[in-house]
Amino acid sequence: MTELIPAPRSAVAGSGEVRLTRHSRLYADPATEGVGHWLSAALRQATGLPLREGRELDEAEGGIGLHLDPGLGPEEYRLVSDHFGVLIEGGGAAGVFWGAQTLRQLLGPDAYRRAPLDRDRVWSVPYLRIEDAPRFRWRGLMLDVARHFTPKEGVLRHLDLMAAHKLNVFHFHLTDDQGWRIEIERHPRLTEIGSWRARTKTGHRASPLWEDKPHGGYYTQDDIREIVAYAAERHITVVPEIDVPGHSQAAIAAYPELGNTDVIDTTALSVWDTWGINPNVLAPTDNTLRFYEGVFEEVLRLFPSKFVHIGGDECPKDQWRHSETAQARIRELGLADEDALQSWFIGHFDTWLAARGRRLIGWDEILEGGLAKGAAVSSWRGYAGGIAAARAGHDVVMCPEQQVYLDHRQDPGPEEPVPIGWVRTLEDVYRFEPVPPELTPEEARHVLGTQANLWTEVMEDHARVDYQAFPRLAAFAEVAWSALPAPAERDFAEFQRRMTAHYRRLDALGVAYRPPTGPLPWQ
Ligand code: TNX
Repeated sequence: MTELIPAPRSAVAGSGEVRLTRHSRLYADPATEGVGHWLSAALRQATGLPLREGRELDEAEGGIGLHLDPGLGPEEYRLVSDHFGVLIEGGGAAGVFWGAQTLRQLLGPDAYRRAPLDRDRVWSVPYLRIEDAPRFRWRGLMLDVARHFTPKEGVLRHLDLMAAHKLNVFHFHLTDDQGWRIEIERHPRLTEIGSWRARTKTGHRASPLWEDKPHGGYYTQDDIREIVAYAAERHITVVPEIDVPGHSQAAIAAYPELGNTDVIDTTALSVWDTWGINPNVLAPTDNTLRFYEGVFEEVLRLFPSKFVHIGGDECPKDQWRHSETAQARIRELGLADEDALQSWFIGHFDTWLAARGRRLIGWDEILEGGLAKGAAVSSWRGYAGGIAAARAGHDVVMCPEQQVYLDHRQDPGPEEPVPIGWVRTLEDVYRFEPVPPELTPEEARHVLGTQANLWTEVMEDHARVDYQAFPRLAAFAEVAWSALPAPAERDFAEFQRRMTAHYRRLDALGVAYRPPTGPLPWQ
């Protein structure tokens, strides 16, 4: 019971246990029916028990009941296991869903399997009472599907792994220099040309995979709708990212007129086949604005998320410095410099999104040259951007690369398979604090939450993504959900003790995590 990850706010043990049998039923009141379907399907596949839908939880049947309790917060839940059975009550369906995740952990690691190991085994939940609620409302994970494409099935699997860790925002990095991954009906070349690169450096330098080979793939709009619906069933919001005005070479390769045509011959560009910061950025023209308004119109139709991510990171300004078109625009708008031009560009979409009831979020570079009115900030280059934004009254998601960039190596050992240099250990992630002490309580209210980022330059498939993500994502989930003490006072040894049970869950889920003893020879 004390082996839950993330740790609940409070848990009190009783004596006795609820047994789930062939006669056990699952009762969900109408507002929690969706959670009921998810839970019965998940437990049926793992246990083989029928878990028929019942009317009311009663002592004789000892089943599972799901209810709303309007006295609780929307994501808050209470789980009571006693002689009546297991009752999960939440302030909203989301709270009940997070309670259902806790129940799955209480049933033991085999509850995560897709087929029952032993149809005769006894499934039981100890008598207890858990009260729980998240610390942050934005508990995010970003997956970069541009550098290496994750096919739809892999994305759905990712959403399941997020749900198991009570993470609720999936930041979907859909476009970059190295690939455009979302079908846009009015601009078909974005995927016809932009979703493929002829060759790429992939994997670990020392591995045989470090070779030139073609790479590509994209999601159709039906794929996207399926992903968004699958996430919604798991109470996860999908925040799409279309990265502008930098990180856009794939789009320029597809539509050369989007680039700075008076500085370079953009018709000679192809989808980028290497990593780093790319000088080929969008031209700040009306044509570019109209083009991307068209892109965002389709994006808004597919993604109901209030927040839409517009990138804004790592946009070198050299081409704008040399472009007569960009300079004319700076003069015409009376702007101070190229940074202000980027702000103007982002500000255009801030207004455009606000007019459609959405909110813009961007990487912390959007602070340079002035932050657009309604913008929220993903603070990635440390805390500074997030602190400045919160002080100016803007919302912030804390995702500093020094702590929660999971593409960075997790051990200093020479056998570690990832060439990105900085070491972020499991303990480093566990001691990450999303709210910097510099903020006053008033300013700290602007910290919506936190997010771990998975950039995939060095991860060519899901096994590599698993390896980088786990076990550190489990520590991150606890930071995002649980009310932990200050970093120095966190009991890492106790967390590791719970991780022993959690590794068994990850095994049952088929997650290729980094073993605590270090990488296996083939990793
Ligand atoms: C910086 S974080 C980037 C990404 C890279 C990442 C590698 C951010 C907004 N930009 O383009 O993939 O570093 O760690």
